[in-house]
Amino acid sequence: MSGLDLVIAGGTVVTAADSYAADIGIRDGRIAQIGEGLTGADRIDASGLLVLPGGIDAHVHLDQPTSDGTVMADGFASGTRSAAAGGNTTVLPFALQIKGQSLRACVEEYHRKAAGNCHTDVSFHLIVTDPTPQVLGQELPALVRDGYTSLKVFMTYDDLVLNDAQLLDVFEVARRERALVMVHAEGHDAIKHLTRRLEDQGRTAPYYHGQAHAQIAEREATHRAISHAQLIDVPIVIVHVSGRDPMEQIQWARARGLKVHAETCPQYIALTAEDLRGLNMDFEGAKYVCSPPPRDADSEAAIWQGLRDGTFDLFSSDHCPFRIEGPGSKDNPRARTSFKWVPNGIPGVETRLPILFSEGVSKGRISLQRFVALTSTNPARLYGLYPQKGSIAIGADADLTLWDPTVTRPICQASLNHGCDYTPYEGMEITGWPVRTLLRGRTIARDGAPTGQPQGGHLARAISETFENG
Ligand code: DUC
Ligand code: ZN
Ligand code: ZN
Repeated sequence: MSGLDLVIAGGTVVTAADSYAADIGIRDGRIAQIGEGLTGADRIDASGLLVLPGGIDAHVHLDQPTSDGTVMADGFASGTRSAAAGGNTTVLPFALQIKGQSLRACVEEYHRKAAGNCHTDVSFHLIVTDPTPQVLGQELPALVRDGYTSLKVFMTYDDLVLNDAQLLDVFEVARRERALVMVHAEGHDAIKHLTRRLEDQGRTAPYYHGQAHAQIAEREATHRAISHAQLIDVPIVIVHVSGRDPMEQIQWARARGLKVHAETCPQYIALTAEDLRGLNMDFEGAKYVCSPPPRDADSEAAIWQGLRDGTFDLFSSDHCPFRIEGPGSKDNPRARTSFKWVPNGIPGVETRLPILFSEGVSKGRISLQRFVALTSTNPARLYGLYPQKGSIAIGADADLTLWDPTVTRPICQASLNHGCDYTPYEGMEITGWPVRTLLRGRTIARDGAPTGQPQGGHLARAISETFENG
């Protein structure tokens, strides 16, 4: 008797390094054996399927309050159900500090929101909006020691923005405590200037959001963040990189040996600024309002090159869902007066893996290994979850996604599990879908539908590997 609880038999195992035919034996929620002809108490036939490390979506917004009464369409229950159905086993949502709030109290609040509701494992990044001496001197160091080893800072938004002095202060603490800083790099003043100019011209439709959040403003802020990080000598991640211009700044930094990591997202390969036009400059365009906004075909080509050549370490969803209709939605009286009031964010946690697989692997733009690296292994390594998560190896959690690379069907809102009332990817033909997601050896989704009760928990994370390598 092997003592295995479950064997995933006959599939093709895929990691960031290789692919091979093997059975996977699971005991007590972990991978106990990888080999041929394994037997166990239970068996899943994976013939014809790929067996991937469960997806890790390292950039997800769930149940975040907003300052204007709009309401996020997903809490931890619906957001993680949606994630599981889309082939993910871990998501990293944000704990957003409200100005004036203690960072510790903020984290406790998000634990209350998440407790008992998670269908995948979760682990919070912090968002620091109020870097007071108390936050920088005591709370942040203590939280990093407790396993909250990454944090995000914003270079725009009135209620979130840090000025340059504050950014430098946060970077300094991050260097000392070895916390990984994620930077939302868009220049606040440039966006405000462009917004005012567009409004003065009567250009208030959602389409103009894309012009106000110009790529030049993203490029400038990316370079400024890189320069600050260089001054302090701390690694950073530039998140949700939208196009060629900010990419060039990241490549410039890398060529000088700086530790600048980069993330991009589905909206920058599957949408363009034209989508924000809607039907005829109408409010339909609000469905695509996110920041940074989708760009053009040239940027899309640059992003693909970056996904191939390693400019990007991470491919995350930036799931930030707001409904398009009803109370608290994108469509509210203020948003009808100007794009600047349309909530920034689109749903995507359930469609991230299918879009990258279909557009990337199925169309021959990236290898299977690169797909796994971008969507699971690299996020695990960069955010302190490896080797428990992010690979298929003896001793790792049995977080696995069985994937049918042959199935073709369109994305459609009716079959998604998120709390949003639309998908920006409606009708997009996808070849390659997840058919079963297992979290620590237990099935959490099948054929696009979540199964069973919430079994996920919150993970304390180690210090990022980026601090260890040189
Ligand atoms: N930044 C994000 O990371 N997500 C949604 C909106 C934003 O500005
Ligand atoms: Zn952001
Ligand atoms: Zn985000």
